[in-house]
Amino acid sequence: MSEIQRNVVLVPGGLHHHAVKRLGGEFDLLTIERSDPSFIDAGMAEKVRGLAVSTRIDAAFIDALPALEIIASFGVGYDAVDARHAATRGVMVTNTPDVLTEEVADTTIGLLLNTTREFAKAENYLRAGRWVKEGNYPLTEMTLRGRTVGIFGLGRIGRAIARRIEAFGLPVSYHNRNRVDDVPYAYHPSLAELAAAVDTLICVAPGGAATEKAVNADVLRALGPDGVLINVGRGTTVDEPALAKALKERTIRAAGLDVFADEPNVPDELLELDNATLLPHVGSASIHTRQAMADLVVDNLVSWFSFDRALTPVPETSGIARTRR
Ligand code: NAP
Ligand code: 8YV
Repeated sequence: MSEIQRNVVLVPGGLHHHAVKRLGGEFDLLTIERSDPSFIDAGMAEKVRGLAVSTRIDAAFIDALPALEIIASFGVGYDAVDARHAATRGVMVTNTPDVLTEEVADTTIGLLLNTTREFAKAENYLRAGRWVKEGNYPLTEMTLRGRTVGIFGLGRIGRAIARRIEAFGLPVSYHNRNRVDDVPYAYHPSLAELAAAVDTLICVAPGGAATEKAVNADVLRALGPDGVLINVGRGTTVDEPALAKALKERTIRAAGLDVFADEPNVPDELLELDNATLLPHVGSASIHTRQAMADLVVDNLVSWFSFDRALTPVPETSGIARTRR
């Protein structure tokens, strides 16, 4: 294909460097500072056929690009992309499932262990010279031994977490909207019932309206005073003020959070708590896995423009066929 015929792909607001490099070899690549319709000029509106994104894409931005065919989003969670609106416009949306599943499950186990066994605090104790001066680090009040684990969102990552929890010798149960047939774990038809049945709740459900503040004061109360909440799904899924109150008043025991409602801003009321273990959204954040995610973003665009087929369409747009614009 000659230079002049190359499809135009726009990257608003930055993207993984490996994806940008590959996109530059495959497409005419344009960049803008952020996904704001005011950054789209008439030339872009006419030419842009693909978006490669790691940022919020709303209906107004999609509507500002009449020639748009596909939005390739970096990450498996695509709550920041208005996929329903894209579907009404016949625009394909893709995400990056599977390639990050095991990494995020590994991170979840690390966060759970850190939350209960205080490894980060213990290392800080050693580095501060306190082992020498004060003796052994205090025994941890919490342990994984004897815990029962509930998974909110037994999908790709939830199952990978469940397999690891099984290997730790702990019972697993779960809540989804739909029962999963091929797993041996107990199903609970509501999140409150799951929380009441376990003392360790791992949230790996997607963000969006359906899960907004689903982990609320009632769910935390049901989890109980020995309760541990781990959230690697989306911050919006947890009512953060209710969680901070429960942690402060010790109506639950501890929380380990990798995701927050307003990233990168973490509420002061969580930062102040010593029974909250906080990570800066690093679930998939290894060089290996982020590169695989970046490749899948580009591979989706290449497949779409070369073979009229997206590799990993999101459910809302899986039935969309390519219409050349
Ligand atoms: P997935 O395979 O689609 O699994 C999602 C699970 O959540 C499904 O089992 C689904 O079952 C359940 N679910 C969805 N909506 C629900 C609702 N309203 N109520 C109850 N259950 C619901 O997705 P995945 O690949 O495992 O990824 C899950 C999420 O992890 C992503 O969406 C993202 O937010 C998060 N994530 C975070 C990181 C990180 O760095 N911390 C990295 C990757 C992913 P039903 O449809 O039967 O309800
Ligand atoms: C990424 C994630 O950190 O895949 C997801 O849903 O949350 C993470 O893997 C994020 O998407 C990158 O912006």
